[in-house]
Amino acid sequence: MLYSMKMRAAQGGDHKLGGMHISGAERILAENELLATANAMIMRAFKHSRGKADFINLKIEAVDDNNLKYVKLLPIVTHESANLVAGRAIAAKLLKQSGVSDKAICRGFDLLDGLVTSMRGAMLVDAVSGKRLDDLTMRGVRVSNMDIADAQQFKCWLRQQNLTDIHVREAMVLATKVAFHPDVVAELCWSDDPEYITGYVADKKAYQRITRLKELGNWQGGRIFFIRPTANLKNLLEYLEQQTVLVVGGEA
Ligand code: WAQ
Ligand code: MG
Repeated sequence: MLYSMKMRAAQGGDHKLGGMHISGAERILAENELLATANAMIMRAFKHSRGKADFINLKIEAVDDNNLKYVKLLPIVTHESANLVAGRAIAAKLLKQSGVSDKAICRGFDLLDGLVTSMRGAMLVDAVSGKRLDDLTMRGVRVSNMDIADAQQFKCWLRQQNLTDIHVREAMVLATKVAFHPDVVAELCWSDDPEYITGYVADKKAYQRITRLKELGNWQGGRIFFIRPTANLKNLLEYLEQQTVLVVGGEA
């Protein structure tokens, strides 16, 4: 039996009552991992660079074993960029190679730079026209119900490449789940954590990190999923939000 554990933390009360988002996390775990992980998630909400949470919601529920999908981890590439401008040029080039139009790329950067407060989820943007397609405003599309299948092994594998930060682990799992869907062309992301300036472009072939996509100390961050103009939004949302995905790979 596997369990899903989800944490969301805010400052100024519950997100639903206007609290500012601090941190969120989720895992899929065996029973004997639940206590230690709950501990780690609570600490994380208290010690986050965005501030100390005063509201933490922790949810544990059993996962339906018959409804698991296994997806192969994307290969990882890191591009060094000297500054934000150089980093964004790399991101634009990678997005174009993935099949996103110049117009949609430009619109994507504008949408992320235009965020005044953090969204909890991602924006869905038409990869050709650049139009935002979800109508979820500041909530966005929250990708959920995914984890790495073998967390210990994945951690070791990343450590061998000097990637010890938890941002990398979580982002690779999310990006792998997202890119697997046939209607997703590519993803553009950078963190809303003020000290974390590495972002990435992911598509069906790779997870490509770019070391500087924003200025240090900036609280703006977010995610854009560029999708095919013909995408069936209902099916896509159902996959991103509900389908349980275990990511396999990341072996030494
Ligand atoms: N589903 C959809 N969007 C999400 C989710 C989710 N589960 N979690 C976060 N977001 C959106 C939301 O708008 C956040 O404001 C934004 O993404 C940034 O989230 O290889 O840490 O968790 O070095 O701050 C990328 C690079 C790190 C990692 C990204 O994002 C690396 C990161 P954060
Ligand atoms: Mg964050």
